[in-house]
Amino acid sequence: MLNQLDLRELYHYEVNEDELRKLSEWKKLPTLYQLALDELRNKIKLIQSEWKLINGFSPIEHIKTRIKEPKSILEKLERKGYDLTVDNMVTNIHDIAGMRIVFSFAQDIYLLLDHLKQREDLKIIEIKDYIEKPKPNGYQSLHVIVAVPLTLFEGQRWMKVEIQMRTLAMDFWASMEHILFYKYEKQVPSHVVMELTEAARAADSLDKKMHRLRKEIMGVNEAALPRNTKSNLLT
Ligand code: 0O2
Repeated sequence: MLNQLDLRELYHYEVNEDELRKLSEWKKLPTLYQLALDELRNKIKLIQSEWKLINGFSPIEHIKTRIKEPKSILEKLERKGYDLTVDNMVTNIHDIAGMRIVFSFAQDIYLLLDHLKQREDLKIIEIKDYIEKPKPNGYQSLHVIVAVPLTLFEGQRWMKVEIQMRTLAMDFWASMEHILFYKYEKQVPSHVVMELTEAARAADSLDKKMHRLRKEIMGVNEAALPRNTKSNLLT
């Protein structure tokens, strides 16, 4: 590999065009993923502002973004059985750029999903609904892989971003579980696994209770938006 060469050896190194192309691609990628996250964040912020303008409040509590650490990318490639190449990374790792959107109520997650599906400036690549069908440990979240277009000197380039959408309760549980056990290499005692799954159920019933309360207090059924707002935002 070019980047492992002793500098003195560079004098005798025959430049391999393909390696150079890959090296320059590798150097560019973090910036491209960051730009895709910036673009997506702007789109979501705009939706959030419009929603707030019309409805008086925003159903989105907060948005976080991150670029996956190189070490985690390599571990994930290995875990999935791929060779450690730039092409495999770009094609098979969908969450190098990640955005988490945390909502007050679960129903609003699906409202945003419907809206994203209709936009022409995004492509939905995959949807994994762990809210409808939680993981065995109780993990809940809606994962949407989208492609975000970047207009560059070299032309248009679509970059993948994984959006994780969840409620405050789901986020609280997932953050705790991530700190405590996710990727924990040793065997987790079975009573701990059970307690954690129970905690996930508690988070789920909290969400359901809040939904019932909202329905009662605000007379809101499936969505936080009044009808006219829906037609503005979701078409
Ligand atoms: P990290 O460190 O959070 O980035 P795919 O990404 O779709 O190709 P994968 O990994 O099987 O393949 O997809 P999945 O199951 O949708 O999980 C992707 C991400 O969701 C994970 O990324 C976690 O961020 C989160 N996640 C999934 N399952 C759990 C869980 O049980 N607990 C918690 N706390 N988070 C979970 P990474 O790369 O695995 O980890």
